[in-house]
Amino acid sequence: MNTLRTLRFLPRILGLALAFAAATSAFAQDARAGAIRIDKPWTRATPPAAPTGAGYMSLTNEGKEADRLLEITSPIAGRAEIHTMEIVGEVSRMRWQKDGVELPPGKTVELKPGGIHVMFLELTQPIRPGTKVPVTLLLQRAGKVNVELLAAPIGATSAPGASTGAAAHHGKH
Ligand SMILES: [Cu+2]
Repeated sequence: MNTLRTLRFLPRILGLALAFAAATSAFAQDARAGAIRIDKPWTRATPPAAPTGAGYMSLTNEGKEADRLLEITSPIAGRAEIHTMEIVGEVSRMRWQKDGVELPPGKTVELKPGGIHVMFLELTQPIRPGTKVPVTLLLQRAGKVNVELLAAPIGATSAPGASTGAAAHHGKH
């Protein structure tokens, strides 16, 4: 009897699950390479003829050994660099990390506005809001992984569609 009842409600449960999946599909492109989990990959739309763009994501090393994000490439950019940013007085200064960024075991490294970011140089086309920008990450230990960055509107300072609540919820996964 209980089983039958459960079966009867199954379509409804599935429906809810699908609705939930749709609501969170903005980040369905989250990816993994070996022990490295890549969450919330996003970029920002650029004005026409802008020469540069930026990319962000969170990189979690779920393994026991350190890894390193060495390099990023994308068909939309002549080249991409990994930058750190620091505010000195009122001036923000970006520094190219030629050796990449360390991903310590058990830690999450956030690439975000005002901090570490991917800098796309020599853009071959403007980044349009709502599109997905393909990039390839090269990790020292985990190897290569393809990721899609979801493009937020021009000037956005946070991931597209991520209200604080959604971001907090996402963080639990
Ligand atoms: Cu930069």
